Amino acid sequence: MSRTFYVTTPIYYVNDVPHIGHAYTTLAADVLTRYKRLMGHEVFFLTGTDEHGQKVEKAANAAGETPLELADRVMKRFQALWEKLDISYSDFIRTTQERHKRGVSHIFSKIMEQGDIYLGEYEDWYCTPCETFWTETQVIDNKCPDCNRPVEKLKEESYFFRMSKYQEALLAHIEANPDFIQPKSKRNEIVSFVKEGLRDLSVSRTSFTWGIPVPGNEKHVIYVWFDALTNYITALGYPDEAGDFARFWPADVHLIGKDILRFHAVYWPTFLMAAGLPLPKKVFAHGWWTVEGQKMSKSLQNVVEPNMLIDRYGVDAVRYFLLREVPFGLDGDFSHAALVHRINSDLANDLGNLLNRSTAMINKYFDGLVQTPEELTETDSAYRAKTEEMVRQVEAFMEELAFSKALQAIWEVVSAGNKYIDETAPWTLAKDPSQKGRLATVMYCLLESQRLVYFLLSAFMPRTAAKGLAYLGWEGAPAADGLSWGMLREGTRITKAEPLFPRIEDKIE
Ligand code: ME8
Repeated sequence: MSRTFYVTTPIYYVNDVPHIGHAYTTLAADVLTRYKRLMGHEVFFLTGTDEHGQKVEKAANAAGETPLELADRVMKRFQALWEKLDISYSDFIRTTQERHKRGVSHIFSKIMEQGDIYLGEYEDWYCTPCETFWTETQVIDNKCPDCNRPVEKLKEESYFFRMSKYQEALLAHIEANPDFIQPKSKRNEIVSFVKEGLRDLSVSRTSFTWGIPVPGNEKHVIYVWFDALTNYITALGYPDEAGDFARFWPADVHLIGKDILRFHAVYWPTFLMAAGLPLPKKVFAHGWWTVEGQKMSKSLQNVVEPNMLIDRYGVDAVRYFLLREVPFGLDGDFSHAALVHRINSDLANDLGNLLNRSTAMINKYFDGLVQTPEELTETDSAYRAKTEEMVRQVEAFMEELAFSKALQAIWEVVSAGNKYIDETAPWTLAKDPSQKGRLATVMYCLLESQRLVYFLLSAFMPRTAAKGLAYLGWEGAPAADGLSWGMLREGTRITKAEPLFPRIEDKIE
């Protein structure tokens, strides 16, 4: 029986077009998904778009469209980018879909019926760009404490969620589940925030209409974050608690950016508690990308457009760079120079060269046919042991979502391969007919080690892995049962590889 795994990305607002930040979260979810699938899990990978709320309504008005026209147009751009980035999602949810609206109405009614949503009056501040409510004491000079943009005073009838009631239960949950909020520094921030005291949360609005109506009181629309967070269960068929919901809920991990941690680590768990549903196992907040040292913003015109990057450098180079350059959980800086450096040194030089050298030599010395190895020497065994250690390390690092460490572990074996060639000097062995068996063994070790490298790389760089494995004569998709040493068979035909990643020589502006 296969184990299930459920991973989600945020659902992205349709008032903005996709940029490198959105691509980052979605890519991380994809790599985790592909790795878990490789290891034999049945994975449900959810992404989608957040299409309701005042922000989207305003953007649509400004564009002279209806909100749904805007959403239809922009969600296609997200889907097109995910296709181009080789994102293997299982489902794409839109909050304007019937299945979602039905689930949101249901959970709202359920919480209302049991007394944790009540009608009151709201008089405080609202930040539309963040879709967030603030109190008098939280706003600073009429500005949002999160994004520093102007807030507006709201006084309206509103439904409130009794969030205060769940303060202690949430703290106890965080305490009892040290891995619930990651990374650790972020967990501490949330604990302090909750300890300061949770107020009841306004969960409806009357001043605009683009949203899901409050059941039984259509003057109100449901607060966009209440609506959006619920996507993680409506996509599984909730309120139907059989089927996918039973199979995949609670989520194994919600991947998000640090900007929206409070919604996922405070609001969402308390909504679920009130609805009597299990909480997600983990919420992981990654850091933010700046661009060439600056905050990415439309006004600075420095928004990095993933389509352009992929056209210029290739999809796998972009996938590699984003996850290798910055430890997941920390902030990072994007620069073209850093990307070109990674391509030239890690991909062209280390990875590509190793494959070229090895496949060229086996063609030269053995007509491209894998030979059965003799007994391994100490050097061979050390190389083999390092390769086997890589498989275990990657497993441990992926468990922690330490993508860059997993890639580092793989690259240690790539470097070891290049060093192994220098040490064993196959060209010298080839000159001595009595060393034929020894030469065959060296070739075997080189190719078998790389087979395992490409197996693991299939999660990160699916196209490169497929190419690498094709050169290595491996038929079929990589799978967990092929992750041990010694499966490359005698007689397998190895093709001389073309460079996987040509060096980039051009000067980058
Ligand atoms: O917040 N660096 O949607 P959103 C890294 N609809 N990641 C970044 C980034 C950057 N510079 N900029 C954005 C929303 N992101 C809500 C979510 S979920 C129920 C509702 C990524 O379109 C990061 O994952 O503003 C962040 O959390 C997300 O985009 C915000 O996307």
